[in-house]
Amino acid sequence: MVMMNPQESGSLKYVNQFTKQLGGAESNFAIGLARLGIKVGWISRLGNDSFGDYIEAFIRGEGVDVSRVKRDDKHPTGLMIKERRGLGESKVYYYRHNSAASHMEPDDLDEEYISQAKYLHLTGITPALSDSCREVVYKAIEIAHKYGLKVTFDPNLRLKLWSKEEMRRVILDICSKVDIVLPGLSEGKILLEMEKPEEIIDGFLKLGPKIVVLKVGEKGAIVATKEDKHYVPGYTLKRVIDPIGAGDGFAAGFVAGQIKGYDLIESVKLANAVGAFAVTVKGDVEGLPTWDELQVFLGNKEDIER
Ligand code: KDG
Repeated sequence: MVMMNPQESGSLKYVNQFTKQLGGAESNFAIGLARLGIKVGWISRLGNDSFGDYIEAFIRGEGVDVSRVKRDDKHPTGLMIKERRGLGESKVYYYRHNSAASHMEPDDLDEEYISQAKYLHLTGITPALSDSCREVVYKAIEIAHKYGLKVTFDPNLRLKLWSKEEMRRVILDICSKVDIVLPGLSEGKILLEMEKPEEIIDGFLKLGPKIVVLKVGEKGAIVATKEDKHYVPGYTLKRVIDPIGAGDGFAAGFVAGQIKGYDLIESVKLANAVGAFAVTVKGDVEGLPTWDELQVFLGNKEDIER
């Protein structure tokens, strides 16, 4: 989607200036991986309009393969507008009903293309967009299983897009079909109707995934398998500029670690660090680090500033 980011805080009633940026959990994730030096492709639909041109060029410019993105003549590129509140959380308003992406169909998936990947990453936003998008998600999982890809899934709950009941039913069903689930603590509470992190982790593991990474905000994350649970501390930042997009950065850091052969704990350390970078800049992806920047931050590499 195109994301309109207000220049000032406060009600949109009074805000007059916006910056055009990019939004969308899956494209954020793909850009995050590309910055970390991982080969990645993003599959979606964009309108055959100027916003579609902007998004396609932006994502391609970040080094993500967009060869499987379809341009749709009949439906526009989706749009979202952020509202920054002085007090409380930022809000988002979606103008994506009937968008090009909501018209994705299972036939948009190129099986041969997906079969070449090691990982398939999905979020709980796509199945909320339409019935055909939901079918796309299930078909992608089927293809991934057929070719031995690992499937990572970030529930990314968006109550503005569907009812709580339908959301819980579909998201929990998807969790039962994937290898790695990356929920936030508050998402776990909503999905499983449990309170304690340990219970929530066990609840997810019982559904079937081999690995659960439960994000606990700036406190970090708990990574768990049936055998083990480890808490990996995060980063407390003096100033958080824009928290939206942190979870996508986290997922990108984790998957990059796994692809580079890091163990689970080391992968979560990378994930926490990428998530921290993401919140330091206005916009979902502008703050995401390169591999070298990440290594400097983690103290593994020296940086010469002047
Ligand atoms: O994770 C960040 C996303 O929430 C944001 O970019 C927009 O994908 C988005 C959505 O549907 O909320």
